[in-house]
Amino acid sequence: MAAAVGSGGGVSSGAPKLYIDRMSQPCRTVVIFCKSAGVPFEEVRTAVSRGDQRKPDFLAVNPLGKLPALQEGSFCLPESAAIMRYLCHTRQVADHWYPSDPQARARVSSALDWHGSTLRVAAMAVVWNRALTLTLGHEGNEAVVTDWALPNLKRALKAIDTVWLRDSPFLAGQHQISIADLLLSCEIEQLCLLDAAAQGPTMDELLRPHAHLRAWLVHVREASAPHYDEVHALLRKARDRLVARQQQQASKL
Ligand SMILES: N[C@@H](CCC(=O)N[C@@H](CS)C(=O)NCC(=O)O)C(=O)O
Repeated sequence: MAAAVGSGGGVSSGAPKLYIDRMSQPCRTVVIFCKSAGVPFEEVRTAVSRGDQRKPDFLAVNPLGKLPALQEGSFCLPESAAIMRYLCHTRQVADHWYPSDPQARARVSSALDWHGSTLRVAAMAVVWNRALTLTLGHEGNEAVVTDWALPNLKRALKAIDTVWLRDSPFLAGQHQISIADLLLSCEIEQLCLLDAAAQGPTMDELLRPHAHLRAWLVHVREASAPHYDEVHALLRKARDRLVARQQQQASKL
C-alpha cells in the first residue's frame, strides 16, 4: 500500500533521501538549498520524462506522484517548501535561510505562499504551452497563454520587482538569502526554455523591465555559488538543445 502524505514518524540517523529531477524547478530549489546550507542528503535521480513519478516505488514515497519528495527512515514528505522548512527545523542551518524572528519568518512564509498561486501557475502555463509542448511535438494552447498566463506572469514579475524587493536585496525584507529566494529564482530560471519559442518573449525580454529583479537573481546566484550554476547546468543544456532544434526546423521551412 502506498504511504500517506507526510507519513511516518521514524527518523533514521543517516542523510535523508531526496527524490529529484533537476529539470524541475522545485527540485533544483531543494538541492541548491541543501548544498548551500550544508545539509547532507542522498539524491535519488527520478525522471519525469521516463514517468518515474508514477511508478510504484516512488508512489510509496509520495502517493501524490510529484517531485521533489523527502524520505528519512519511514518519514516521507512532499512539497519543496515543506521539505526545506523541515530541514531548517531539524538541522543546524544558518538562521537567514528561514529566520527564527517571528515577523521575518512570517514574511519569508508569505513569499513562499504567494509564489504558489501566482508566479508558479503562470510561469508553468507559459513554459508548458510554448516550450515543453515543442519537445512533445504538439501545439500548446495559445489562448491560455495570451489571455491568462502571460499577463499573469508579467504581473508576477512586476510584483517581485516592486513589492517583494522594495526594501531589500533579497525577498520579503531580507538582507541575506532565504528559502523563498531559491524557490522563486528557480521558477524564473525555467523561463529560459521560452528562448526556443517562436512567438517570444524570451526570458531576457521578460526580465528586461525589472532592474531590481535582475540584480536580485545575481545576488541569489552569488549567495548560493557554486551550487546555483552546477544544479542549473542540466536545464541550460536542455534550453540550448531546444533552441538549436527549433532553429534547425525553422531553417528548413
Ligand atoms: N508545489 C510542489 C510542486 C511539485 C511539482 O509540480 N512537481 C512537478 C515537477 S516540477 C512534478 O512532479 N510533475 C510530475 C507530474 O505532475 O506528473 C513543490 O513545490 O514541490
